[in-house]
Amino acid sequence: MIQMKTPPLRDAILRHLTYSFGKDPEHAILEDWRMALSYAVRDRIVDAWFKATERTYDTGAKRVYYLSMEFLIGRLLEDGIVNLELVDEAKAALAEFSKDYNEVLTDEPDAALGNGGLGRLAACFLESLSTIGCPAHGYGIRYEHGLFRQSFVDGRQIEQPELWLGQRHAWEFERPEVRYRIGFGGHVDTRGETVRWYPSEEVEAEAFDTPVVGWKGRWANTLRLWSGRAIHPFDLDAFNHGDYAKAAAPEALARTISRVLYPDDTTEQGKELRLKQEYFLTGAALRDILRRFNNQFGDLRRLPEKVAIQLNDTHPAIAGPELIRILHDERGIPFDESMEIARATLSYTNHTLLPEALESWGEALFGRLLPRHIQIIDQIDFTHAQKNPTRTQSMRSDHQVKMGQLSFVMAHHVNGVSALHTELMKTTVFEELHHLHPDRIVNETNGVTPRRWLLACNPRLAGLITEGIGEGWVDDLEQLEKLEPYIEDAGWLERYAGVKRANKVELSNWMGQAHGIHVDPDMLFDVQIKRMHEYKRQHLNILEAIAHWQEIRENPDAGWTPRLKLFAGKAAPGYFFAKDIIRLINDAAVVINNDPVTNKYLKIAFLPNYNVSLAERLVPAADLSEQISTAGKEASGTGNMKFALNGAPTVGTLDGANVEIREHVGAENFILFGMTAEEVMERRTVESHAQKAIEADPRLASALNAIRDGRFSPSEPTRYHNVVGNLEGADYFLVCSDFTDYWRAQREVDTAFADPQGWARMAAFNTARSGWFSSDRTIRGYMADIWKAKSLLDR
Ligand code: NBG
Repeated sequence: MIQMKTPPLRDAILRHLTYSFGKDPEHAILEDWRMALSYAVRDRIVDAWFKATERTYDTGAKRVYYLSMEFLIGRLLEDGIVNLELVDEAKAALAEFSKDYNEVLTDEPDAALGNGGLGRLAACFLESLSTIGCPAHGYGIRYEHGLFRQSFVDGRQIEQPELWLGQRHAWEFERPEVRYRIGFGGHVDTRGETVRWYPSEEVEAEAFDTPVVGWKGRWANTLRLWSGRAIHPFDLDAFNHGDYAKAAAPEALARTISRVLYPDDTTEQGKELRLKQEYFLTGAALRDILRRFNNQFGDLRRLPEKVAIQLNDTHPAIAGPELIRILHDERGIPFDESMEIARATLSYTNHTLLPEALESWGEALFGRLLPRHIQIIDQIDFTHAQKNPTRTQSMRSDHQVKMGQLSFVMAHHVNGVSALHTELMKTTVFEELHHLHPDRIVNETNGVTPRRWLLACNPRLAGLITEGIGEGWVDDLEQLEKLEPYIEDAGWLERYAGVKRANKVELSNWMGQAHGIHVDPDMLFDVQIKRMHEYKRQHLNILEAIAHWQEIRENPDAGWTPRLKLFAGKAAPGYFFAKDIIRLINDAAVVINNDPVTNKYLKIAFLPNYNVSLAERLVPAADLSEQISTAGKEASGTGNMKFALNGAPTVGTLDGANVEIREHVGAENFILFGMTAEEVMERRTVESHAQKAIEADPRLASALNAIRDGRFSPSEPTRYHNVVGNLEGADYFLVCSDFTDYWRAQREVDTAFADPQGWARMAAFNTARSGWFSSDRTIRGYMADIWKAKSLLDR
C-alpha cells in the first residue's frame, strides 16, 4: 500500500479549502470551512479504512453484513474528530482562522435516514463494529429525503420534506462502477429442472460508500447505500420529438425507488413502492456480497463459513428467497441444499411485538412484483411443513405473505432486543415456531455507543470521568464502575452535580436563542423524547402534568419542586391520534406556561423536529428520564440507556430494557411505577377498567374534565373529545389504570430532587452502573452467539 505522510490538520484544511473547494480563507463561507475540515478528517479515516480492508482480505476472515432499511446516523464530523482524537487540534486549527468549532460542527445537516430506535441502533452498531475491529458492511438505501422536518403551526405538527443532500455532504464516495440490475414483475419460465425469472422492469442500484471509523481510528468499516438509477437514463427519441417530460421519465421513475424514507416506525403500510425498496436493497446487497465472496473464495457451499448476514427486522426478509433463487436458479445448486446454505447464512432481529408492525403483503401484489419469489416462498413453506408435521401456521394465510414467519424459518438465529422482549417473543408472535425450534431464539439486549452518547455529547462529564479513572472506559464501558468509590466523596459528587448544572445552563441558553423558550436551569429537567406513539404514552405524561398544575393552583405555597417538562418527537403523518397528542401538549403548554400562579413551579415545552442532534443536546442536560410505555410494548428502548449513562435516573415501567437498567443501576436509583406485562394482560380483561380507574382517582377525573371542557382549546372546546373518549373508553394502553401510580412516582421524584445531594448520588450511580449498555457489549454478543465472527484487531 502507498504510504503518505499525514499533514497537520491545519494544513490539510487549508489545502482542501483551496484545492477541493477553490476558496481562499477570506471568501470561504461556513459551509466551505465545514467541508474543508470534513475532508481533512476524512482523509485520515480513509487511511484506516484501507488498512482494515487489506487486513480482512489477507486473513480471509468471516465478514458480517448488516442489512437495514434505516441507518439514522445523524452528523458524522464530530464522530470522526472524536474517534480520531483530533478535538484539540481541530479547535486550534479553526481558531487560527477565527472560526468557531461548534459553529462549524452544527453546520452539518443530520443524515436522518431512519425513523427512530431501529435506525439509530443500526448506526450505533456500525460504530461498535469498527471499534471492535469486526469486518463488516452496513447495507441500506441512500434516500434523497430522510425523515420529514417537523414544525408546529398553532401547536399542530406540520411535515415538510427533508433534504439532507441540499447542502454538500462530505462523507460518501460515489461508486459509479458498482451497479446492479434489480428486476420487478415479468414472468417465470420453467423448463424441467431449470427455472428462470424474466422481469418486465429493471432499475440499477448504484453504490455510495461511507467509511465508518471506530475508536482511535484503529479500524473502519463501510456503510454502502444504494441509489436508484435508470438503465437507459434518457429517451433521446422522445426528446427529438419534443416530448421532454417523456424523455426524462425513465430516470425519474428509477430514482423514485430511493427517493423517500417511509415515515412509519411501528405501523406497516403495505405499499407497493415500499416492497420495491425492500427488494431493491436486498437484491443489490446480496449480489454485492456474492461478488465479493466469489472473488475471494468461490465455492458457494462455504458461504456460511465466511459470511454472516443479519436482517434488521423483517424489512430485508426477501433475502431468504432471493438467496435461494440465486443459488438454485442461477447457480444450479439443488433446492434443499440452497435453502440450507441460505439459512446457515442468515439471522434475523425482531424489534417489536406490536401486531400492526408485523409485515405482511397481499399475495396478489407480491406475486405480481416478485413472481419467482412467491413460488420459492411456497416451496420453503412446503419443505418446512413436511419436516414439521404438527405445524399449524403457514407463511401464506388470509391471502397474505407473512414476513415474520418467513424470516424465522429462514434464519439460523432469531433474536430479541431485551430480556423481557425475547421471552415475550417465545410466548406470543413466535410461540409455535419457538416450540418447533427451541434453540433458535436468543437474546441480545440493545446498547448505545459511548463515543457518541457520552464522550462526544457530554464532554464535561467525559472529562470528569477520565480525570478519575483514566480513558479506558471509552471502549470498555464497564470500567465506569470504578467511579463508585468517588460517589462517596462529597467534593467529587459536587463536581458531578456541577457538570449537570453546566449542561442545563447550556441547554437553557440554546432553547432561549433557538426557540425563544426561557427556563430557569435550576428546575428539574424532566425529559420525554422519542417517536410519538400511544404505547409510549406521552399522553400519560401530559395528563399527570395537567393534574399537577391543577393541584399547584389550589395550593400555590406548598413548596413544590419546580419542574420543566420537555417533550420532543415526531408522529407518523397518518397517525392522527399521535398528532392530537402533540397538539394537546402544545395547547396545554400555552395555558400552563402563562399561568402566573404556577409557572414558577411548572413549565412545559415541546421542541420541534426531534433528531439525533437534538437528542445529543437534551440527553446530557436531563435530570429525569421518562420511560413510561405500557409494559410489554416497548421491545427495548435505547434512549433509556443514553439517559441513565448521562446521569438521569429513570421514572419508568418494567418494560423493555428498563428491566435490565433497573437491575444494573439498583432499584433505589430507579423510580418504578405501573403494572407489569402480566398485570397489563390481566387488566385488559377487566370490564370498564378505565372507568374504574377514573372513579378511584379524582385527580385523574379532574384532569380529563379540564381537557374535555376545552380548558386548553377554548376556541374549539371539542378538539380533544376523541382523545378523552378513547381514554375513558377502550384505553387499550391503560393510561388511566397506570395514572395513579405514575402520579405517586412523580411525587417521589419531587421529594428526592429537593435533596440535591441525594439526587446527585442517584444520578452518579446511574452513570457508574450503566457500562453494560454499551453497544460494544451487544455486538460482542452477536459475534459470539450468532455470527461466529472475530475481531481482527491485535490487542
Ligand atoms: C424499535 C423498538 C424499540 C427498540 C428499537 C431497537 C422498531 C420497529 N422497533 O423499543 O420499538 O429499542 O426498535 O431495537 O422501530
